[in-house]
Amino acid sequence: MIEEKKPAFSRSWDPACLGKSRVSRPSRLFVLYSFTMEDGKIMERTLSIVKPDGVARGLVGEVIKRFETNEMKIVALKMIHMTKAQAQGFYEVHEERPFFGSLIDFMTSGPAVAMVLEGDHVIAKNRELMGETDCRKAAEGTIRRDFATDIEKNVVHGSDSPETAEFEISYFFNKFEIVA
Ligand code: RTP
Ligand code: MG
Repeated sequence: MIEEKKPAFSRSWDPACLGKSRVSRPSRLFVLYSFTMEDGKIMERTLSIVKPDGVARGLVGEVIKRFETNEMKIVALKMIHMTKAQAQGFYEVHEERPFFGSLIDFMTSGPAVAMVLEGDHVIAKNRELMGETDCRKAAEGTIRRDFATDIEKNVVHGSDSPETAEFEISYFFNKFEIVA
């Protein structure tokens, strides 16, 4: 029997495979999450996560306020509590890094809030608002500088490129959950 091969994206956050196996990055892009407007704006979507430390410390509202006051529109939002397999798949690019095990323990330690943000250059804008990974190096006024407690427990995640955003958004949200 020939097994039908589904595109990688359909496997990414399919409830049928939650917690059962690692997920894979797509081998090619299926949908573009970035387009140029007539006025020259580059409208993009990006994935933001308020990590378990941010949720536990009651920082969800503060993070959302920063998005909303910076013209970053929330077009999807949900609470998540990742299993080890889900977190390992999400941070697959860091699999070989020495901090991988600790990062997975942290990301599965409690509930988090996943969001899709939409706006002009929103991928870079979000990274700017977040600040550098290591809060000691993050610029004044950034989320990580203001709230992170160390290089790992740094309150927020943000996609770092259009390709990453596409993978990460589809990891947590299907098209019916994104309300434009
Ligand atoms: P993120 O992916 O969560 O938005 O963070 P990032 O791009 O700023 O940093 P990245 O290099 O992608 O690292 C992912 C997350 O791993 C933890 N980390 N720990 N102990 C360490 O040296 C270390 N380095 C990174 C952080 O939680 C970081 O955000
Ligand atoms: Mg990263």
